[in-house]
Amino acid sequence: MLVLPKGVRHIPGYLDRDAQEELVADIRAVVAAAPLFTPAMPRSGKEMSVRMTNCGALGWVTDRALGYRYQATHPVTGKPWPAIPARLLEVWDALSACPRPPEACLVNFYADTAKMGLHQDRDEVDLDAPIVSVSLGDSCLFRIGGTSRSDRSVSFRLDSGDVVVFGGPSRLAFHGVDRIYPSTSALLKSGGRINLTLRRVGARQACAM
Ligand code: MD6
Ligand code: FE
Repeated sequence: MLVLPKGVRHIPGYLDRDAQEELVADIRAVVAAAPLFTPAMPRSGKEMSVRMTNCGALGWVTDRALGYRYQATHPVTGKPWPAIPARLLEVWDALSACPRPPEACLVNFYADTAKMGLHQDRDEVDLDAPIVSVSLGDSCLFRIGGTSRSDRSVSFRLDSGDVVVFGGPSRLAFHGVDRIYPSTSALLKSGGRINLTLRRVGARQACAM
């Protein structure tokens, strides 16, 4: 049996097919207002293979000049991010054990060959709050280790409708997406995978973990 690191909770099939379809419609509206952009690594300017956008008061962005950061506006349109869909706030309320609402929701879109290298999410101040992650569309192989890059890691498959809650001693665990399994879901008409991560960003607040 696969043992996940402490603080990581994987809830397979948390969202049923109807809820997934409704959420995809919500995300299409977010993308219409805040188009996907291609993020670039700080300094090197190397482009990431995922495309991104955000909803919420703050959005996570990165580019060569200014690096990783949260900001209140879309880097291309300059407009504020659209609101986080109510359906996603419900997922946060049900699973985060954090009484404060998420301030940011990062939307990652993976085409068939996209992946995400091992990283920590550490641009937030409120590390007491977990990150709640929702997967839609094609499945992926997700990897998570410890708080050092060289720690042993485990990988497992995330399918459409799965939710991962990532907090406590694993809030700063290294994790990434090794690969997408193309054509494993019919949810998205043109294929690919969407990952939504709900985050607290600002000042620390107590959360019952
Ligand atoms: C992904 N997820 O599933 C990438 N980060 O596509 C993340 O980078 C992530 O799932 C923080 C917490 C949960 C996550
Ligand atoms: Fe992450």
